[in-house]
Amino acid sequence: MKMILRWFPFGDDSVSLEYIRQVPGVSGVATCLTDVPVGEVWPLDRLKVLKEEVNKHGLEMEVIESVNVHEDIKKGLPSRDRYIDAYLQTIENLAKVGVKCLCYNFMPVLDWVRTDLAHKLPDGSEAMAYRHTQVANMDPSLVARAMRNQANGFSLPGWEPERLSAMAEDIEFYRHVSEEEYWNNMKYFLDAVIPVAEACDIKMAIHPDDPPWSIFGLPRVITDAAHIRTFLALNDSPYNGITLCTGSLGSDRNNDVPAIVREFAGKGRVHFAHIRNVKHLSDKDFDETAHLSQCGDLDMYEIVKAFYDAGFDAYIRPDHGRMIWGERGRPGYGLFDRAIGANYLLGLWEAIEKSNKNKEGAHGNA
Ligand code: DNO
Repeated sequence: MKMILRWFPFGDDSVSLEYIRQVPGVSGVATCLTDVPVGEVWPLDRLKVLKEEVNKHGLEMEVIESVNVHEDIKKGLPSRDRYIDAYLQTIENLAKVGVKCLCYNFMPVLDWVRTDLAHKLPDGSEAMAYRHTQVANMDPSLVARAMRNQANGFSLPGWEPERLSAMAEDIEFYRHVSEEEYWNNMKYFLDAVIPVAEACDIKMAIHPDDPPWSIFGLPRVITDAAHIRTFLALNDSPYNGITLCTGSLGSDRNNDVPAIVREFAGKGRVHFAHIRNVKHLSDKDFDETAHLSQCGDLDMYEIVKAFYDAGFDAYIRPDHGRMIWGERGRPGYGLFDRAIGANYLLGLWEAIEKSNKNKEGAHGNA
């Protein structure tokens, strides 16, 4: 298992690689070229510069989060082939700089959605929060504007300006797309991409929909174990896998996250894990919290143990963190709480690993 942190290059992060390097146990970063418009090829020369920068700080760049999928691919438009070709070339370029895992999502129109990016928790820290009735009663463009206004001047991952400008039109378009058609569009994408990912030895890791239920009437695909099974069966290659985000899946109280980890990590189809905790306030309202089990409704010990027992040997990052100790940065991506989260998760891992080895030793001696 490799513990990594997400990092945004070219000055678009309040956290430096120097600081990330000082977080014990962190071996690399998940990063991206945020300024390449969705649908264009990521240039090899820029990837080389990025890799050099990361490596210079003693860190690895084996994970990219994300190469976003052009809306025309998700809509199944004839122009999708052009954008899929660009995606394939990007994968080839990523392979040339040693990338091993590519996180992406297939959410229509919007990436993740929250109603408050600086919600005050009882201890005075700030975390992201989601209130469903607020989303249900709000114009999508207002939700988007509210998110941007709370981003402390940083770009929000997955909320590219070009995506926002076409939002109303795109939402209208999807009113006429059935879930079945949407799944077919996804299969079309996978069947083109997975063979190339295989040849390039890059594991594709789709991120769950966040939140894992429909908003603004849009189709949802990666929301629970049943849908993940359907997704993995669309293309059976081990290179077609998931990013298991405990917080996204765990926002739905019906999802048994440790069981989901056991099932899919056990089959070698989890290539990346985002681990964070959430506190359920109702079926569709939640606050993000500190990573510890006692701070939210997810049992982190059970989750980490499920990864360990499944022989998980891929990448983990502590997902989102709170803003603490007066830090200001991109919501969810400050340094302090993610550093604490990473070391909490590493601590759980070490304890589980050692107790397992002790048990094996005891059996060996018996
Ligand atoms: C939010 C992130 C997502 C994720 C994408 C993957 O903080 O978890 O933006 O990176 O959905 O494509």
